[in-house]
Amino acid sequence: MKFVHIADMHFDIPFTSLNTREGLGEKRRLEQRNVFKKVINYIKDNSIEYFFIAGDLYEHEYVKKSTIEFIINCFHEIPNTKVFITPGNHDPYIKGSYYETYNFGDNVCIFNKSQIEKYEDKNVNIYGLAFTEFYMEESPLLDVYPENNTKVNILISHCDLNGGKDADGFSYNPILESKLNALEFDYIAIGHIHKSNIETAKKAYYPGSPISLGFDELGKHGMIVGEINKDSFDIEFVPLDSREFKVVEIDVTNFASREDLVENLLDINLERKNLYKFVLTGYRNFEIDVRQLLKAVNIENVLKIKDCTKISYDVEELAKQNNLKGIFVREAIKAYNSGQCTEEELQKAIEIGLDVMK
Ligand SMILES: [Mn+2]
Repeated sequence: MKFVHIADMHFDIPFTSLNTREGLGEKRRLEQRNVFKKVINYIKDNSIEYFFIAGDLYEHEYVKKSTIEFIINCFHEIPNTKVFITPGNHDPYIKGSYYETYNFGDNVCIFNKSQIEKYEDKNVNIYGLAFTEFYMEESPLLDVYPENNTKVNILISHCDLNGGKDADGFSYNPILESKLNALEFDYIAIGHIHKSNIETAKKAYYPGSPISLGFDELGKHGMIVGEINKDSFDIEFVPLDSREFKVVEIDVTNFASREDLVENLLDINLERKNLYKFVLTGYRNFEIDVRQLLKAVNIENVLKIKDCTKISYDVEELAKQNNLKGIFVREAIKAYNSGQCTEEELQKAIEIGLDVMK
């Protein structure tokens, strides 16, 4: 049997991190559609029998009806492919959800219970379950045993491999990888983590998000395609996203002025199609205002500049001085010690003050 496996499309996510450049969020949402069309075309061109979507296909909170209709039209284009969807924590199968209210087509099976259900096909049995809330405390994946070993057995689920609770105390179908590996499935199609684990996985595979959603999702993004039979196993990662998010570090220690820095930033060799974040490191000799800097470095695909530099003044040494600078630094430290400002604010205050006294 031949299949395509994707997860974490997150249709209509707001892309707030791209807002620093006007119109880019919308552009990226169109690119989500393009990437999905690429998947559909791959399925057509290669006569793929099964299409697995392991959750977070869309953003329940933000997705537009027109996007749902776009997705359904895509499914209509592949009538000979059986599509299986296991809703995740961003697109749970809940009352009033588009999964419940729209007809996705005869070739689409949407799992709608938080317990494992089985779909029997000629040579393949497909097991799956849905998030029916925005979280899932206990994993139902522990005791699933495929009943028929002459068929190819597939399990699909949105789950958090080796996961625990998030900062707000929620969990998302957490399951130990070793437990999943012990289940007698031929392939376990999972979603939730946006980076593919195809290099290290033994049985439970994350394809990652088909399109990168931001600077915490570096590297290539795409889908897993495969052909599995009872006696053969062949899978491959196919990149889909035409852009990559990239982080470039710049050490500012040797730059004497803001102008120096801007000049150097403008000289960095960038690929037009990629999206960049600059991270400034080292010791700064002048005040850095990242917003101003982003304006000065007016390059369309540089979206963010992050300042991780440290002040180059020797504050302790300055505080000992018997002059205006010394008095100023001692006062600033006093304010910090009495809790009137954060360490970062202290550094900034000293920097600005000393800049004026130069
Ligand atoms: Mn998820």
